[in-house]
Amino acid sequence: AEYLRLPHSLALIRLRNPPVNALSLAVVNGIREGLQKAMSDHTIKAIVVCGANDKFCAGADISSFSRSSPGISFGVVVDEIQRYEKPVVAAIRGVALGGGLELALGCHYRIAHAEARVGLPEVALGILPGARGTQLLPRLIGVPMSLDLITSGRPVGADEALKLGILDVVINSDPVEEAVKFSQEILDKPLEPRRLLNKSVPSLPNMDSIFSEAFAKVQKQYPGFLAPETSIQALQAAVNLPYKLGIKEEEKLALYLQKSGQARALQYVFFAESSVHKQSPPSVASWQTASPQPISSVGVLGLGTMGRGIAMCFAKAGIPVVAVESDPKQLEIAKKAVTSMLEREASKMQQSGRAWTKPTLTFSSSADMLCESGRFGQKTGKGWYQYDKPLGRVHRPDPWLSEFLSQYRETHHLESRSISQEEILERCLYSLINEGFRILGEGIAASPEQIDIIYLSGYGWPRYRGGPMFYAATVGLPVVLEKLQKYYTQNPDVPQLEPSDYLKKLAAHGNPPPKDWQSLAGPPGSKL
Ligand code: TC6
Repeated sequence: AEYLRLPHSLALIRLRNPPVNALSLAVVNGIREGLQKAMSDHTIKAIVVCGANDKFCAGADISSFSRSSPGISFGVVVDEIQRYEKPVVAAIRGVALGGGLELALGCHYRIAHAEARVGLPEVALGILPGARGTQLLPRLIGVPMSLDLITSGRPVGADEALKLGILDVVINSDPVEEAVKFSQEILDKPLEPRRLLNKSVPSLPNMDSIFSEAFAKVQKQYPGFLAPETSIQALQAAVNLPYKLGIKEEEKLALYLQKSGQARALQYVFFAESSVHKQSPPSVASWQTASPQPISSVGVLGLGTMGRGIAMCFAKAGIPVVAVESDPKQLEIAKKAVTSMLEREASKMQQSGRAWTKPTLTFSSSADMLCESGRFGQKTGKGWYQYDKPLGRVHRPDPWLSEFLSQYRETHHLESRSISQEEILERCLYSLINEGFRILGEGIAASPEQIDIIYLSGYGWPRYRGGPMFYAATVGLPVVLEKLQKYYTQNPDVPQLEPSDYLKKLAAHGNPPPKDWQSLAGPPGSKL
């Protein structure tokens, strides 16, 4: 942070840490040094705090979180600013997020450009606004809106922030120039009413029900996430405890979250999401440069409801389709259904005067023991279970299946045994993770982050567990390897359990973090 003396007995502290003026240790120290200089200089009457490069501050430096715990020491700075004997005015342009907004809440006044955005997005990183945010915001804007902003993490635009009372002035011109003018106007005003730490949280008669509704809401909206619920506890502390004790509770809860695996996973996701946008696949192909390849024919496996629809789509587009169906009966049904759908389509097109070329379709069969017996699951009323009716949801064990399985075991010389939940989980997850390592080894994905982001965005993998590849690093690569080896030895007929070479190479280095995997494992074994 730079310190500048301005005319009219003013000082300017400007945060400068490109690209977003994150609060690194150096920036925080710079702010404190600037405040001390301004305090000891009797000619300085007020201080303006702003950020370089059209941004105020995007909060704590997330990349440093794994090295130190955020918030705790910065909270002391926020308090020092509040108790400061000279007015401190925040001039906000761009963003004031997380620690950036907490810094502004410490200041006695906040002036922002109309396009600025402010907020406390910490929950998205698995933490809470631990530099007094949970204690100061409710004192400024009350509990209900603080609950909304802190548990959702959503930033608000300057106009909304002005209405809520987070900002004092919103302008369309340069906020630093405005703050300089403003500082001169408020020099004689008492500072005590501007110190949030000495205010109490506006009380409401139904505070208990507000909190219990908030807990119920976040449990429903963010199931499994620790940070939203823990933030509510911190806000409760703001209501129930004096500031001095409230900040202790905030520190305790912030530390609990920071040490949780969820914070590490969510912070990994933050950087993974930003890095996948910049990555391109390892070979020459890239999303920006690749052009669509012509499709000459399409294969569809299974002619159930979905398979029929998919086959139809391609057929309608004039692309030859080969459809494979294991059950002869189902095959007959599908043939009739597809043919009649195509005829309907043809007559519609003929009526509208459009040309129609009859596509087709080639059908063939394959075997599958359960399906051959017509057991397609819920929709047919039986599969691994027996259902109350076709498409029914109530299932019960099926004696037919027990008989089928005992014959199967006899044929394949298998012994029945009970399988623990741990084994089920590990065999499912580790074979999935193993496939991820194969994908990396073959160069199909450019990085573990790409695989993780696909799982988070497309498959509902819990965000607070970071994705399958991050999860593997959490468990430890040598552990994943050892377990796969064990399960593969026990089940040599399951190829998914055979540890990939890529995993073996990495595990030989211990448990390196995902960002180091590619450099340690070397170039991919094949090109796209
Ligand atoms: C907190 O404050 C806790 C406080 C407790 C007490 C202290 N740290 O997104 P972009 C990087 S928690 C480090 O592409 P945009 C980002 O990785 C923090 N780095 O730009 C990228 O780096 P790259 C609460 C950060 O214009 C570059 O900056 N704050 C941070 O689309 C540009 O980012 C947040 O959660 C950071 N805090 O959006 C805010 N922020 O170029 C998180 C960004 O090397 N940040 N970077 O890849 C954002 O929401 C957005 O980055 C943005 C800018 C709206 C600030």
